[in-house]
Amino acid sequence: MKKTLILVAAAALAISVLAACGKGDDSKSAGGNKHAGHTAGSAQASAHHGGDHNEHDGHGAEAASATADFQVSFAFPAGAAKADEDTELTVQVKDKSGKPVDRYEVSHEKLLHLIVVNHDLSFFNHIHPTFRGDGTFAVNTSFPAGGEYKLFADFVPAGGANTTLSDWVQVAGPEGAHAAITADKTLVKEVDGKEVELIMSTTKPKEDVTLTFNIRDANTKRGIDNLQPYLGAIGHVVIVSEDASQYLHVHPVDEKATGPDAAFATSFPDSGTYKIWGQFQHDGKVFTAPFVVNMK
Ligand SMILES: [Cu+2]
Repeated sequence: MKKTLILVAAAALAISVLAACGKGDDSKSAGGNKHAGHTAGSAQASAHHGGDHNEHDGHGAEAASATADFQVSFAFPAGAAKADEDTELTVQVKDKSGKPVDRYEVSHEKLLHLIVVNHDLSFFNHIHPTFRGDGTFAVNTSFPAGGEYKLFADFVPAGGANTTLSDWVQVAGPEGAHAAITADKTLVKEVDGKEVELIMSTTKPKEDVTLTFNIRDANTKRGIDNLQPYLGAIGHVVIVSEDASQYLHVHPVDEKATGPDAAFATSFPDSGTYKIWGQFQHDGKVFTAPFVVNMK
């Protein structure tokens, strides 16, 4: 019996040359550098998928001008992941010749960021697997229910550009109901005693958009101006399209800001529904504010 679940993500990826999160990039200084983030097409769960295929075809320089070939495999060495159980997840990164990638740039304090969402985006996790050598990272994690989860591995290979590779994995166990994702009527959320309002400069896709999070004390409504750096910046924003095919990791316009406003600049690749998670830190605790928006 095959005990190891291995899903090979083909090297379909897109790298934004405009990514502000690259090493040494300073999004504040470059007036034209407003695409503070990187996008990635979904890798197909097929080893035969061509390495050069780019699902962002048609999105111009933002996605296509710096395509590189890497592949990632996600595995549960102890067997299939089961709902609600701690399980070891490994992430192995290889180059296009199949050689494990062992050298990475530190990006926002980590060698690799792993974002996990479930099929209806109701679940979100942002974790940091530890490098073990041989191109492999490992982390203990758990999934709240059975079903499909999409994993996004976000890293910067040494001397390279921001790279995101993703694939779906299956978790055994009873599945939660699939809730259709619908745009929020109001972009104000209360999380962990904070009231977070999202203000968008536009809801048009393919245009520069600034996402401003205004963070207030939920009781007093007073702006919180002493946010702490989280992974070296005022906050981190991850955006995933409704079908999880599009992924944007957006970094702040001013990393050194401390609130109550945190601004992020990006561009949505297409019209449609997206879920946005803003992550911030206050009083030593990270909180995550989720929003669903419709771009049209
Ligand atoms: Cu991270």
